[in-house]
Amino acid sequence: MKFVNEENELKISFEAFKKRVLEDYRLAVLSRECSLLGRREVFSGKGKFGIFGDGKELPQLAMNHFFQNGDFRSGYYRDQTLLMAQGLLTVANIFSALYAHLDQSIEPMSGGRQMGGHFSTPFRNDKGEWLDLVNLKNHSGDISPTGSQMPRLLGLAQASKVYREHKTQNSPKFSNEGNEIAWGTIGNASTSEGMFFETINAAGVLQVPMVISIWDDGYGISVSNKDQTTKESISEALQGFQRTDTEKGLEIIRVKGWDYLALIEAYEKAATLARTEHAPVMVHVTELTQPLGHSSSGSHERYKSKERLEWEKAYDCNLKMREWILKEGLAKEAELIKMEEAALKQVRAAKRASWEAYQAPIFKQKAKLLSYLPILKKETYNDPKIQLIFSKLEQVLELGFKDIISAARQIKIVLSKHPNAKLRDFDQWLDALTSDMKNKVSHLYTVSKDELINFKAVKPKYNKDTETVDGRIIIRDNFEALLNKYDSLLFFGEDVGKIGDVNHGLEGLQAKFGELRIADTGIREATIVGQGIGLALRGLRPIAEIQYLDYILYCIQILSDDLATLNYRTLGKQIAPLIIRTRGHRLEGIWHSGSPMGGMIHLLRGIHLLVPRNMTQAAGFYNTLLQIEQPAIVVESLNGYSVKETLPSNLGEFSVPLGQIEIMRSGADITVVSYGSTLRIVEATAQRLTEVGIDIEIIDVQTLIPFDLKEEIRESIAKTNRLLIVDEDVPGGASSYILQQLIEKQAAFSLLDSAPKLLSSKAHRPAYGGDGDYFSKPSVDDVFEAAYSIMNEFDPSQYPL
Ligand SMILES: Cc1ncc(C[n+]2csc(CCOP(=O)(O)OP(=O)(O)O)c2C)c(N)n1
Repeated sequence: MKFVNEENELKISFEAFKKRVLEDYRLAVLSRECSLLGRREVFSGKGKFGIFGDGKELPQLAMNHFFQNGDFRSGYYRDQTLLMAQGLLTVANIFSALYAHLDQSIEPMSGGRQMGGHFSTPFRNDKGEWLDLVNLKNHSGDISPTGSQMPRLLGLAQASKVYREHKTQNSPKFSNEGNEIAWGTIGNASTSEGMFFETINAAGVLQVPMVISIWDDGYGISVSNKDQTTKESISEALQGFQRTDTEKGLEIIRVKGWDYLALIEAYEKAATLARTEHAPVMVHVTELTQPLGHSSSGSHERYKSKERLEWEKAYDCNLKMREWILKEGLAKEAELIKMEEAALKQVRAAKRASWEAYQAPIFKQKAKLLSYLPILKKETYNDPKIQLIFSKLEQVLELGFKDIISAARQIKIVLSKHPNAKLRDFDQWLDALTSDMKNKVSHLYTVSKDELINFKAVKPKYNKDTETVDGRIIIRDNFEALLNKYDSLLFFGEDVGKIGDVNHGLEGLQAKFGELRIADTGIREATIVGQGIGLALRGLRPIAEIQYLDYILYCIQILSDDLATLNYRTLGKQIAPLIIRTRGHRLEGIWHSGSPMGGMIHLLRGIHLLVPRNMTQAAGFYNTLLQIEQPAIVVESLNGYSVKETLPSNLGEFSVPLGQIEIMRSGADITVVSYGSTLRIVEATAQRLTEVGIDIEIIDVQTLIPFDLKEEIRESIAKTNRLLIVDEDVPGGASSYILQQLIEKQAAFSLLDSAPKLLSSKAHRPAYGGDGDYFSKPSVDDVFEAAYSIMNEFDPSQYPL
């Protein structure tokens, strides 16, 4: 038997072996008791939902012996035993998460934002500075959508490969010569997801140190492997990926989940292969059980046969380990019973303490509210509604802050009928508590509005003899400057390497900077994004390319569920400053001219959305983003690469701030707000409008998220009193978002003398060709007529129709 000890020596004494086995058994029992009592807490109404790691304890304990400092995990809600074994999750943490304790120091996994069972460890401190990840066991933040942990896993593993082959100034801070393994875990049923297959294929191509474990308990909630997986076995189905002596691929290992010794051997083999050879490995752990069923939502007796339930009882991995320990004489039964009783006692005590810790601050606030009762009665002349509110509060069974604040808000309404009531202290207390609570569940971004406003942008400089070049040259030469400036910068995507992207914005750069930094990928948008998230989580600065904006739909799920929520769900302890480069808006045809900006705005809050009108602005955004460490999507204008622009001399240096508009033309009559490709159309219309006496002010919003942080569009509307919003999204898309921002946030309604007008594309996809485009997307004629009709409404005699 081999275990890795602290010095990485592979052999240990029998006594040490026995000690470890018994410690593993203790952890298995402790973890199981957490699952059992946790489930009961949900049934007693103290937790809303419970999902636990019961039945998956043993493989995690075996894996733990080979999980070294510097390694990463991208897993899912069954992995509590692994984190407990690593000292990263206490029993109290489990219960605090179940109660949704909003205090991060008590519920460190997500500060009560996620359901229990979703784990993470900090990668950064409170100031946003990196922790010493090479000396920590790192768990990237779990998410609930099944299979979504896979794309990120690819990037976490690829970072080791990058660091082994490409030394950056910061390499030692992030990697020990690329020795780190990315450990993935996934349920058997979730392997049916496309992202799983995409990841497996990409890992085989890239040859990255990934060990992916499949916890196979035969079911995905109620649906068995028969209806989930070809041949009812994912490792059978994937045999073609098995590496051979001559061909690279994946090493596939199959092992029974109740066989402790076999598990140790399997993980030892997997870890050695991955760490030394950077070979991806799949460990298919079969014959696992789910003693409590899938989650607290229902019982598994509904869908498992009697025979299956009996088999699960007999093959429970903890029970099998116990039998094995006794058979091998590693401990006496009395010793095990003592251990089991101690575990139960420990869990019960921690559970009680966690509940008390959760309730104490709530009851403190309730007492505070109660302390106002006498004065409330006095100031409202004993209004019976006050007593009624307090009586109802007394009846609440599982009290939360929300109940106290809700009572106080109702009291405020009663107080509004008594304008002379003096209750400043009550108001201050309620405001402070409300803002404290809101603060606990907010913070979508790590960067503040003030920081963005105060960003010191550098203007592009132009030499006297400056050339005018195709826009794509500015993008390309700026990228070259950035690659020289940032040694951790990497580009990858479809056709990005050899040909330097389909529009040649990276032309010739692979030859200069190598295949690792400018890499072609397969056609696999979800894992291109996942690669980017994982690489960014490990200190690299990826720019992942999605070839056309229309194909962002293939990865919008992972952008939305993973990247956009990362900072929020880990309370800023993990951020991935991934930059997505893509190109969209106007070109030709249904799938090469998309501008689904509204969809993106709504699904991707948490990621900045930048819509440069030309390549100089786009380059400026890349330069900014590399300085501010924020996740962002940059949508370059597809029809802008061959438009001539003046080449700046300070490439890689000039920058465009986020959330700041640019007034491209000042005018007196109508504020025309737009972004991206439609700006060229609006500009082209301005002259025609002047000819009929209409003077438009053109505003480029530049970034949709964040939106006009200084609220400068309001100033323009205050001057013109008229508003036209132009874009090429569907009606009710981004143009409606812009209007909402102006009406709600900038209070522009009272400034308008005419109804605001929104000019967008048609609701159907744009038809191919010039005529198709003309009748699908806004044209100069449409902009002209929209602006003219606004003026007609204002003064029909001067602007007759
Ligand atoms: C994309 C998505 N679809 C459906 C669900 C609902 N769901 C949660 S867990 C689960 C079953 C997962 O089974 P498996 O992968 O075998 O993992 P297990 O829970 O058995 O460990 C389902 C369908 C989800 N969370 N995400």
